[in-house]
Amino acid sequence: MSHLGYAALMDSFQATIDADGRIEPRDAMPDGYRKTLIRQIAQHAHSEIIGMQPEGNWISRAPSLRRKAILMAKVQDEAGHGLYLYAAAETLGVDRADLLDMLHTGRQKYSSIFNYPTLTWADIGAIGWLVDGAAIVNQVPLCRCSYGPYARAMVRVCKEESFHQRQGFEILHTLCNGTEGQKAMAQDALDRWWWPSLMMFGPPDASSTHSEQSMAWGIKRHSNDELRQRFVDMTVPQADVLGLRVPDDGLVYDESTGHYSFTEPDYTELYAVVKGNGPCNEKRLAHRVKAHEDGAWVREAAAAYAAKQQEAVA
Ligand code: BYC
Repeated sequence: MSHLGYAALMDSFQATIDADGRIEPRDAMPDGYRKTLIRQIAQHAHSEIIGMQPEGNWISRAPSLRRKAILMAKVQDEAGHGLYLYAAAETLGVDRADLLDMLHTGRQKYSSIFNYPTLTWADIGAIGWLVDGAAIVNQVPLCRCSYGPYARAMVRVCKEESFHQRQGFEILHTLCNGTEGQKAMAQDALDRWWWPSLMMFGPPDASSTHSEQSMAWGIKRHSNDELRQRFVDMTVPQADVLGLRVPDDGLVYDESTGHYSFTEPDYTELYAVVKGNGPCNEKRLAHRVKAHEDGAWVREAAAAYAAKQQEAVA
């Protein structure tokens, strides 16, 4: 390709971004755009499948058959989200096996939130309400991401996350209207999950390395702090409905702005967890690697079957 040809292709990319259009897999794109998307989509996909673990931990201990069926469906949805996202990443020219290898060897990350333990049944409610709630706030704008396959995957993911958020709220609503002990269990879950949920949105804007460029490319539509604020504004009134107390003494509603002022989470904890030093990092990764190794025979059988089908056609 001539140098001039490359410049014209980049102009065409920029024109599409400026017009708020969609970049599709066949379109030319700067290397940095492709790399940023691979990083973010892979991290997102890894989060979905690692996110199955803390909830999967409670499938065998759900308090009723109905709760068990709902939780199984939710955990299965997360596997589906991983599938859409790995497929979206593959449209950028990477191989899913390589992405999984990067996850297993610690070269790619997944969301910090899944490195915390689920200690009680109320934690399953808190994950649905807070973690899926944060995911919705973060992901609804991604439905307008400039990269077509990621944006389209997000539409379906967000519909399912919305069901997940309600099921979590409903678990807590039931506990909060139960015995004193059940309500205390719900409060304890909120106390432990509040700060890690705020950290899901990433470091504050001033320390966010990728935000500016990602926003200029239309990958991210809002900054980390904007989305964190949106989450707090949405969630605090819901805590009031539950009769639970958000564990932040600095939380104040500001009439003049229509927003809550709140205490920032301890970002040194976020950095420590992202570096691998959270309470469950080792356990989560070891479990994932084992599941992958245990599933080798399924991949081999599928490949052998596909080869046989090819032979039959030839
Ligand atoms: N955890 O420059 P920044 C779900 C990293 S799945 C870990 O602001 P960016 C669900 C960041 O990668 C939830 N790492 O980055 C599933 C970067 O490091 P590198 C997952 C974090 O990308 C199952 C560095 O810190 N959702 O909801 O512009 C059940 C600097 O950050 C975190 C997504 O993945 C973190 N919390 O913004 C239930 C959504 N925060 O790569 C629920 C898509 C930051 O330079 N992702 N880092 O080494 C995004 O929207 C963005 O990637 C983020 C970070 C807002 C997370």
